Amino acid sequence: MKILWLADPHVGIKRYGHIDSSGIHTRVLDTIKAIETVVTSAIVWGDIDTVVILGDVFTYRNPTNIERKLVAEQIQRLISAGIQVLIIVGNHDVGGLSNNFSQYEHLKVENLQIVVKPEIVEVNGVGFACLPWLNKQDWGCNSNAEVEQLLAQKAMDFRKEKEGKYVPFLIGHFSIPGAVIGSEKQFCMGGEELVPLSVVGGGDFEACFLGHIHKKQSFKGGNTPVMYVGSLVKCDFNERTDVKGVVVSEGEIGGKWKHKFLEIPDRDFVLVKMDAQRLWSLPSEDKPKVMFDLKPGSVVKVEVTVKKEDKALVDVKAIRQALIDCQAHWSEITVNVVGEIDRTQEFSSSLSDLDMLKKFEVDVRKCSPQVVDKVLQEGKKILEECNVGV
Ligand SMILES: [Mn+2]
Repeated sequence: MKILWLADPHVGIKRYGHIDSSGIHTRVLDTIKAIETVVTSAIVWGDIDTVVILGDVFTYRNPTNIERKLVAEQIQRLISAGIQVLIIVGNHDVGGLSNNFSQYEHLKVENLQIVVKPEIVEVNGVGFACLPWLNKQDWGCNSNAEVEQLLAQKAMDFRKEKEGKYVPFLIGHFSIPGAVIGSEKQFCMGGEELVPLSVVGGGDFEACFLGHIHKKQSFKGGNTPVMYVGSLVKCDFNERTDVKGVVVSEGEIGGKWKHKFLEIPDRDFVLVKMDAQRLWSLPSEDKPKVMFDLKPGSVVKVEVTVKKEDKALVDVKAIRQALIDCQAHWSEITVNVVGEIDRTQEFSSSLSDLDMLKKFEVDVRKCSPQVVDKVLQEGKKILEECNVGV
């Protein structure tokens, strides 16, 4: 028996790409392509019994119709192939009077289960103790601490409830202390609940699989392996070195389970740091051609560091052209100037025109008092002529 675990696809994130000719953002298409790869693999292998999605299928609470359609197509492919699908909702899927899967719940699609509350569900003879994201308001909680308590209590209740049943897995969508926060922190719409590792790993479960944290990572809770599968694609530039993928668990009812991570390719995300002094502090005829060694379709950030006096030599146009030449999918160029102090704060609008002029002559131009006096006299005259008033 094989179970495939998939987490945080976040369909709908529109960053690091563009709207293509079909009107869909390229990163949304990338995410769908990644889901399609997973689904195709699951079907081709022919031995996956259940696919479990650990929340945050969509990134917004009201996905567009096209996003819903693209996801539904992939769920349908699994169902048609006889694979059972279990989805627990994440913080991005719920809120308000419904969730992003309400229509499925009401249509009661065969072989598809949507879990919106803590409960044990059975799929193909295997029990899953589910702890989906609990919205404070919906559960009458006034604080994160109350949600934590509620989740911990539910996890404890599962231990009793599963007696006499085969429930090897605890699954959920929340943070645990010590988890290395990926970009989810900035995606989070509410506060963070922290369910202690002793709670998720403390029961006699075979394994605990979690969604919510985008960085793939494992913990040991007593004898129970606790795993964040990690987001399916890179949602944030900080995840550029993360390997993305899914986990496949293999085992028999009542037996031991083995878990294996499988990489699902995503675009390269690359940070290029350039020392512009080396490249451009040269006579123009000797300037080297800007070249990058990038895989076509990469998402690239170029950080140029340059000395103040060389700033004008940085050829941003040439960098942009080089990025086009290597078919960067999306790029951003930042020029950092070493030793340049931003003095605009000192010249705030609370200073009068003459005070500002005085500050400039004294602090910036470092003029002698005589020169400052003269400049101020002339300045005053000009301001009066302009009717500005001093
Ligand atoms: Mn989440």
